[in-house]
Amino acid sequence: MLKGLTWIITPRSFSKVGFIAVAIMLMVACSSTPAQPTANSTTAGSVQPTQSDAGGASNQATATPDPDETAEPTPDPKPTATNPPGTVSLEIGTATGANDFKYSTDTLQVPPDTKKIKLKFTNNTDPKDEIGHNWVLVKPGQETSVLANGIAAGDDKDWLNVDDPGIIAHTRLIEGNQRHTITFDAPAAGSYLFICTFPEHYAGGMKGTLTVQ
Ligand SMILES: [Cu+2]
Repeated sequence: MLKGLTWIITPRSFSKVGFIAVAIMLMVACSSTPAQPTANSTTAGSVQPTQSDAGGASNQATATPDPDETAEPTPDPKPTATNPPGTVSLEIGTATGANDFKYSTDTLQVPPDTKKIKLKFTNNTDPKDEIGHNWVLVKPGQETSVLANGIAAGDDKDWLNVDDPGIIAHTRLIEGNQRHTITFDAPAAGSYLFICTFPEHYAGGMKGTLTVQ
């Protein structure tokens, strides 16, 4: 590189001024030429990887929800094996009778260090009966307002106002033989009521308690 420059420039440097100019150019070239490759190599070698790292990081950030989404359909084969640490799997169903407004259990429990709860909810009624049920976990003392807001939301909203601040977590309203798995942040230690917000079901006894302790 420098030999090439000297070879090209030397024939032109007959005057002192020209020589000084060439010397300055060489100094500039010597001082800047090593810097430029470094700068180029940093732009080519380090800035771009940084950008791709950033892209990779954002890809990872956007890819992070995907395992959660794909983890929802997968729990059926191996629920506990695919659970990340701190996630506890629960299952609850409904009674089978069309007029039997009960869950398959009225007590659910998770340990206090639970971070996330993955709950599989199954409507065990006969699809021909067209009985919809949901599973709604409510904040302490909020069941009355959540139920009232669900009634106000009406049939079009599946009898639930999903924006109700009294709701901790909820499944969809599902028909017989359907299931819906949800994953949500475990609430603080304590006892929480879960209810079905379909009209009259809670009054008929469709409720239970999730305990974190
Ligand atoms: Cu119900």
